[in-house]
Amino acid sequence: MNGWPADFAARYRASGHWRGQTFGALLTSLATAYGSRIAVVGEGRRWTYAELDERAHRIAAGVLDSGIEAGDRVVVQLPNVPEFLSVVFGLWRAGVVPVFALPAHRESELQHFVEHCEAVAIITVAEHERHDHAAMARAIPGVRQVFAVGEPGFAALEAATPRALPDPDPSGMAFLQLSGGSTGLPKLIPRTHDDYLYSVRESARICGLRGDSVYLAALPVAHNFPLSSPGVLGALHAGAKVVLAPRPDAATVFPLIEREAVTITGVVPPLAAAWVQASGRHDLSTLEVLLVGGAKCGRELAERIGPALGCRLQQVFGMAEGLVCYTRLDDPDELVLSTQGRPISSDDEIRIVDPDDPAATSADVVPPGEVGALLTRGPYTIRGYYRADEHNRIAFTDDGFYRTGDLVRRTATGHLEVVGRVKEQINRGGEKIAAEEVENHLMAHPAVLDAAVVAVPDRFLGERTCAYVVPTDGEKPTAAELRRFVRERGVAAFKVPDLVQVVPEFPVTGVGKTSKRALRTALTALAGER
Ligand code: OOB
Repeated sequence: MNGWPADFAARYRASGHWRGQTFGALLTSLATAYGSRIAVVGEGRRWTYAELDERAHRIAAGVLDSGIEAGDRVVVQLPNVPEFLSVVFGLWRAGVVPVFALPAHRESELQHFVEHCEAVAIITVAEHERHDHAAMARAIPGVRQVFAVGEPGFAALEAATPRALPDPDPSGMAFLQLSGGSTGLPKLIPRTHDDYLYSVRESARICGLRGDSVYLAALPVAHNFPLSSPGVLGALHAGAKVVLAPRPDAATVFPLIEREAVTITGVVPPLAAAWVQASGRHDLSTLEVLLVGGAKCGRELAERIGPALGCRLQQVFGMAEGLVCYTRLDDPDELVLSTQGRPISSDDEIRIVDPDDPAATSADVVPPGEVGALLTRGPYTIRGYYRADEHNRIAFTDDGFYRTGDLVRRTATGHLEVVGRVKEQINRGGEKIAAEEVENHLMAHPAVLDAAVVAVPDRFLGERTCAYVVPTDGEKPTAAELRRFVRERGVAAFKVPDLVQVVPEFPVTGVGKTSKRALRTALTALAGER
């Protein structure tokens, strides 16, 4: 069972997009084909395909032995360590549904994920970047078990005796991915084996992955971009080698590229800019392709990538909800520099509609070449968020198109240029922040009457967050105090407002709503005065 109507599902099967293969079965066939090849390198360890396969079999058995059942949800919060792969493939084999948290998430987010999908366990690391993840996971109410890499409980999972298990339904929910969110807390995105494997397979092909490719995951691997665009899964699909970088900075990554002869990797624009700055000290001559996406890669940066890093730029515009667009490796330079690519599939349906009408349907398309709000539907784009009926009525059209919230223009070649956004989200160098989520945290402060969070243009990150706050009658809270307050509520550090402005009142629109547009204008004026 999944959210696609039967006629669409039948069509996607008939065209060979959905092949009825699970990720567990994929790993089995990879281990048969490439058993002795290196599958993954990370944390000083190198596992072959056969070894990864065996570890995943053990973890599948261990998880079931611990009392977790097929169909249960388990939050996975792992950094870039090889165990990410053995755990996720193990859960897939057991029919257990991983929920992909990012290492940056803290109590507030974890608790929300656990509550929302009634997760029974958390699989994490003992410690990462000086944060005690195991203790944090154990403090989340409702979680029956916590397994932390580096602790005996996890070692027991890895020591279980493998056994034959029934293959889960390929059209059923394989995992829950997180949305960047634009209203309140992050939504959960149900992806199936069928639909996700299709996007992985096509991404590997479009990005030119081969058996002798070496893919480096620089970004946190649980995110959709390094996971599947083409990501570690695309690399494994091609029988290539995956290298996991513990951190994405040039000082960490460049020596790894040199040592492991990395051919392809993917980054967000601010990282690409930092890598361009740092180039010259290492031999990066093996690097063939650098994917840049997650946020808009400006023309100026796009032009510097090839010359500085000696590789081909491939732009990628994707979303955890589904649709992924790539510039193609044989596209003319002009398209690669100026667009964010075209969809993976000829069955990806694109509608560009009236941007001023939030309820615009898939019929309200703007003339060709004009800017509009992007709607999409297709063989790997979800038809609804997990357990979110009310929100789904707004986020999807009646005929099943997802309202991406992005403003785009389409070229005659079918490539999309992302020019802005209509959703209330801040894109902080690829990290997505729902304004409302941060506003709610601020409003929990006793001295805050109202809060409005907006994006401020930033030279390095593209955007940063500014929180405007109207205080109650009592004492005026300071910016530092409010930032500390948000951090102490246990949210990911990237969501703590970069700037806080305490103001007597908010500008309002004609109907009396807080005018975020006016706040943004005021901020830009403020920046101009400095
Ligand atoms: C990727 O996925 P998410 O779910 O973190 O964020 C999706 C949103 C898009 O709706 C868009 O607003 C923005 O991120 N975005 C871009 C972009 N790529 C993503 N905006 C402008 N230019 C781009 N190239 O971010 C994601 C998922 C798979 C592959 C790559 C990125």
